[in-house]
Amino acid sequence: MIKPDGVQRGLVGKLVQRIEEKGLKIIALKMSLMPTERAKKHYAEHAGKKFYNDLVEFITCGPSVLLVVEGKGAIADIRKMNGATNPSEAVPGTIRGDFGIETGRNVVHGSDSLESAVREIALHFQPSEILDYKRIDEPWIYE
Ligand code: DAT
Ligand code: MG
Repeated sequence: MIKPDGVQRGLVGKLVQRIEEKGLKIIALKMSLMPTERAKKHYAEHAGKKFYNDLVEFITCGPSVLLVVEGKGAIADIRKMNGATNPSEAVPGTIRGDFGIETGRNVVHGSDSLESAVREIALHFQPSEILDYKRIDEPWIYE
């Protein structure tokens, strides 16, 4: 997900480009204003933490861009591309390292496991929004 700060800062194109250039396949993509109830579910693992309310408020404060990305090692690779949760600790070259300073404005979200991905995809997408297709460059990305 490109969070509302990424959208407001005009980074959507650049960030989608990173995913495409990596060779990962975007199989769903949409912009939406996340309803509060869904944001609470999205971040349910953090319920009760001191930053939870701010987090829910932030993620619902403006449009975000939601993507489903497919590819070998996609979950781990997207997390690596996103970088450390705190942008001031994120390595340059990562999205948070290149585009962020504070944890509460860290530009992107990535599912942290297959289990989370399955849960989050079901939370944000209808099955009909997820598309099955081949990228023409796949033989040049996979051996
Ligand atoms: P990540 O987004 O890297 O998976 P997380 O799941 O631990 O990180 O936290 C979810 C989001 O909550 C994170 O992107 C930003 C916010 N957050 C996490 N820890 C925080 C903290 N200590 N203070 C403020 N916001 C925090
Ligand atoms: Mg997380």
